[in-house]
Amino acid sequence: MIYQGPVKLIKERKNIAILSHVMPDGDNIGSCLALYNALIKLGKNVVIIQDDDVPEIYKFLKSADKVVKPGGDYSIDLVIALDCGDISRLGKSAKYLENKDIINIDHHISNTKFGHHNIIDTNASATAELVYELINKLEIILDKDICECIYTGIVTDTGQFQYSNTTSVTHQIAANLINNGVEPAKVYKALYQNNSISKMKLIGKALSLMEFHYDNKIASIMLSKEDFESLGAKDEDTDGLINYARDIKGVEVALLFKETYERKIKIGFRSKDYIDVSKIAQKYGGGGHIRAAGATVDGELNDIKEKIVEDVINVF
Ligand SMILES: [Mn+2]
Repeated sequence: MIYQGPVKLIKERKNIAILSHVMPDGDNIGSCLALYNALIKLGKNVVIIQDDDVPEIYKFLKSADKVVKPGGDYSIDLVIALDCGDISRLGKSAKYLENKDIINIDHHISNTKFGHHNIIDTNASATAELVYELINKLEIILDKDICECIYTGIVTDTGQFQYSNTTSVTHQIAANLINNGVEPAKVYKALYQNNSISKMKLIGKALSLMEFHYDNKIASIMLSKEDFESLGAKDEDTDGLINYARDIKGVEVALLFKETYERKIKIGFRSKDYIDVSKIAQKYGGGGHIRAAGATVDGELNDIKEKIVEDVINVF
């Protein structure tokens, strides 16, 4: 039902922009490229506009080289925002929403429904699941390239099918994707057996700096701008890093504090069983899911860490 309006609109319009959030993850890139490759098959003019570069590990996906930075002038008569809870998460690309018809497709509990059409399903493991449904409703034949993009979105957002967002629907979709040509071993190799040396050195540093709080129920990692500089590490090298803190026996909440090259503090939140970290992230202007959330704030790294750790202790 929620697909009816968007399907009609997509069929009517010719020039479509696809947007997603800053600091792209696998669901962002996988969803954008799946939809791009599908809409191209419908004969649309499509542009994917993203503030940040496509992380290296996702460059094997078809059309990864088509992603452009905000700034250019495009004639656009429809904008589709993917995997993005609110407008500010779009960064500079948000300007392409102005005076446009917007379809907002997402699975974040904190979504503000900023679209004229909103396909929001918090039960979906990944936005890529919703893109899969949309492509089917548009009656576009799924080819191997599109399926690899969707599979990547699902695999990364479910932590390789291990998180509580993984459902029978997730596995059914994954099975269909494999039936349409996806080779799981190929995708896994590209995503998880392809780490940069700087990433491994950053993991080593992060593990050596890990701290524990509140009877070891909270684990935190703090990385300064200098830590990144000394290892030549990039922001994308922290992808998955917070899981090392979460995956420790007895830890319920994991926190990652990163100081960016622009001296902003990015906070990652993860929980294992019962703490709703999306609520804490929202308090700091961020958002996300119950078990995985994030926020970006200004301030001094150590002060912010102490304040957030205190906040987390208060919700136990
Ligand atoms: Mn997602």
